[in-house]
Amino acid sequence: TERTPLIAGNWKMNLDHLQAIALVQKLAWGLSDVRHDFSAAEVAVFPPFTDLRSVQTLLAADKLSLTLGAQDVSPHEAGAYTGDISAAMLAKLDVSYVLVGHSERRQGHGESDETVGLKARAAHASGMVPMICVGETAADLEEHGAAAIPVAQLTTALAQLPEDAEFVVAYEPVWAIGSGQAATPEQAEDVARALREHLRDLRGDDRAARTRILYGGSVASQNIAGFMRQPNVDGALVGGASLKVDEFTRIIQFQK
Ligand code: G2H
Repeated sequence: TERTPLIAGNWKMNLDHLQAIALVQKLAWGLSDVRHDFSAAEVAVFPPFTDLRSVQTLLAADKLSLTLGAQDVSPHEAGAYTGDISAAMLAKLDVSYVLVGHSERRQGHGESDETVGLKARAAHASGMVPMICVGETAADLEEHGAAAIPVAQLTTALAQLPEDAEFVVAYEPVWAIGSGQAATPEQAEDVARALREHLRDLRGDDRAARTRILYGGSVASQNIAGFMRQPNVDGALVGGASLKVDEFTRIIQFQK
């Protein structure tokens, strides 16, 4: 089974809607200059909620092939949840992917593996694809090795998601996030392989073979090629480097 590589830019809490439009416009021009083939590598951006409407409008008006993602979603359908954003609201803005369980949400907002699963379920129920983030801390790594915690996080989250649901997995070792110290390609491959093997047990061979597993954590143009050469790594979730248009464009051009 061929898995289309996916390069995803997680902007985190950066850029107002005017800066967002400027970045997406420049990115689109840059990718058109290098004649990027979107069927060879899909490109997605994950702006803050307040930028989604502006970016959606630009993508539609200019018929751009970038895919839109959101950084979080409420597990609830609607109602008295002040400050939260529902899956239906995101789907209306042409959002295709929703990050769930980013370590910054797990750590800063106390999200459990089960909550992450309920968020993934809500995204799926509204027709979007959840991107389930998993990863071990430095202490986990020392105590349990690299794969045990990510595998456990994914298992608990998937328990909430219908059998036939499509999802993406993002493996992000917490010690590698925003630290400039990425995992090695071999470390990423080892955990990606363990996650895929586990997916075979949980969801069967076909879903395991079709599910994209991304690496995230200090991805840059200097290290992307090494990750993309790994058989079980199908793309990258890029934070800091996705805010720099030239750098992100070079990352997207990882084959070259
Ligand atoms: C990990 C990653 C994107 P960065 O959080 O989700 O961020 O590339 O800045 O380490």
